[in-house]
Amino acid sequence: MPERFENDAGTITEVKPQKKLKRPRLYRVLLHNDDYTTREFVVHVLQTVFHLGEQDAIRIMLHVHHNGIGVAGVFTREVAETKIQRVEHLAREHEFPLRLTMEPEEQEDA
Ligand code: TYC
Repeated sequence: MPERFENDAGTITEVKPQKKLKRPRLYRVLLHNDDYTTREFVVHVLQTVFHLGEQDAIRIMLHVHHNGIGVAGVFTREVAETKIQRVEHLAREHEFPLRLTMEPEEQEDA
């Protein structure tokens, strides 16, 4: 609802309410295991596209290798989509079937 102000001359000014600044929804980028993509390639992707250090990249790669799935990172929708596209492109170039998906994080209210 607009707020209305009236000055002494009777002029009415309506002020649009500020839109609540909502935090953007965040998405987990999930890395899926397969039998053909090399461990080195997965670590390379995690370091170059997801900017992880070598130790974290190895840890996440091994987690996915052993559990079938793991989180490569959490991003806004556009950033998550772009990273997935970059990895898909790189994987295709190397003829690896590496697969990534994304899912929304549950939104905290307030
Ligand atoms: N399982 C693969 C192998 O043994 C390694 C791998 C890890 C592949 C993680 C994909 O997301 C992945 N070479």
